[in-house]
Amino acid sequence: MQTTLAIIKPDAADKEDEIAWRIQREGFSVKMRRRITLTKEQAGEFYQEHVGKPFYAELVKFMTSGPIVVLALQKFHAIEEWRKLIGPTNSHKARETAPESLRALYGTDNTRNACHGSDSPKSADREVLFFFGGVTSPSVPLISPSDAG
Ligand code: RTP
Ligand code: MG
Repeated sequence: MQTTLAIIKPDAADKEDEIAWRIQREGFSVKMRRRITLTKEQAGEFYQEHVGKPFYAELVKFMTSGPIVVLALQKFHAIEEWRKLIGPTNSHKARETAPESLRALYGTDNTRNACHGSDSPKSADREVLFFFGGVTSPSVPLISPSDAG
């Protein structure tokens, strides 16, 4: 069994129920879940690998634009399987090549693309730690009750 870090991004957070059904149907189990709103600092740190890229500022702005749902998903080959289920980064391309993928169904374009998935075991470890951390010292501080959905 493998664990991956999934995010339902701000543009799809209100579709969580539909997406949760799909997650279940595709054989993933949800080990942990948090609904939070990221600060600019947190989003910037989470996407640190993209610092300096032309889309970085837009990405951080998007990821802080509303609540997200963060999930630790478990399945055999979870990392690859989840990336396959969400589809290509660009939602337009997803609609052409993977019409049943989550980005095809819930995303808009190359930035607003509904879901995130860890891209390697190393990323998955880092990202699960980032959001679910040590119980005593989470990287992301516990947030206001308004985010607890
Ligand atoms: P993610 O990390 O969110 O799972 O997406 P990914 O691996 O498929 O794509 P990545 O290259 O890691 O990019 C991270 C996120 O940045 C936004 N993006 N915008 N406008 C653009 O050219 C562009 N390229 C990437 C997307 O939100 C992408 O998911
Ligand atoms: Mg990525």
